[in-house]
Amino acid sequence: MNSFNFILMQKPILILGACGQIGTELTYALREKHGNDVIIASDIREGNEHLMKSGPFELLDATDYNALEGIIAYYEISEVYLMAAMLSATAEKFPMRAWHLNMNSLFNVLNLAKEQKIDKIFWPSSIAVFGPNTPVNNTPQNTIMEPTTVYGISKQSGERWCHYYHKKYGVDVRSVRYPGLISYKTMPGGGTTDYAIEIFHSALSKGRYTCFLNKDTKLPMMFMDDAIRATLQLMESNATKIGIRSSYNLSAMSFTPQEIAKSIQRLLPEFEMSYAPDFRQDIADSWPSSIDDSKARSDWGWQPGFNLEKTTEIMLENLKT
Ligand code: AKB
Repeated sequence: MNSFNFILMQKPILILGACGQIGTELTYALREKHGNDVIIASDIREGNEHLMKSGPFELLDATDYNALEGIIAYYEISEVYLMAAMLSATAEKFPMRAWHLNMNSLFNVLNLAKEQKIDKIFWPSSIAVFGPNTPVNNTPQNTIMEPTTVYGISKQSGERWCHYYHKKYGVDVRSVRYPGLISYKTMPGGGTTDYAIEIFHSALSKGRYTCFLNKDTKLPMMFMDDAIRATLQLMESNATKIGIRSSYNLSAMSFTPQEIAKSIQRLLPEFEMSYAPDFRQDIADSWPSSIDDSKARSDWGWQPGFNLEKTTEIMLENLKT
């Protein structure tokens, strides 16, 4: 054990992709909980000033096994949160790059756990694992999964590998299928559900927004605080409670672009919405409208805390200048 860890109670945790939309807030939440020094943020690029100044940071490519192994050995990392990924819309433009990043980063952490160099992994899956033949309303935990997007195929494959590494090698890997995530601290990058964040920025700066999805495209969504709370709750649960080692359905709310526009108009009556669907419409059309997350609720006590109205109020309050 190096002198860095000798005096620390919490074993160090590494976040891969710490500068992205989820990674940033996860880093803040873990640093708040365990102290700044034991939460090692890493990414292929630097993040915002607050993140960079709040604790240790390493420039790291999650697909580089040797570099990752070196950081894990140096800090004596026990847990890894793998948040680096290429999301649905960008992955359609760069299929092979998406497959390389999304799969090789996962294999790297699974193999490090198999070799007992780390104890526990969090890896996010997504509602993108479902496809056009999946029941669209209240989508069950176990159902038809025939994803038609590059991102969805990578997440579905990833789920099967997580299940396999747990069953075959006893790897403690945990996962949730995130819906679209709404947050104000960091912009999202390359997702189909990104409209639900862009809309708030545009409502405040321009008073209008042109949505790249149709007005009645209903998708599962969640406020970031709920997503972070679910992630930590799952990771802190006793292993005996984790009955699913592929990935848990997770849900909070579902709405259409028209419904979020109405929710904004309640507070900004002048706000105007128009629609110009692009290639992302096809992606959204292949995903469920709502999700049955009863397994997450019964296995480890998941309960969402934010609905559309509350989310709208918080987003507008925090983004206004
Ligand atoms: C995306 O839109 O690609 C992501 C997701 C639902 O996983 N936000």
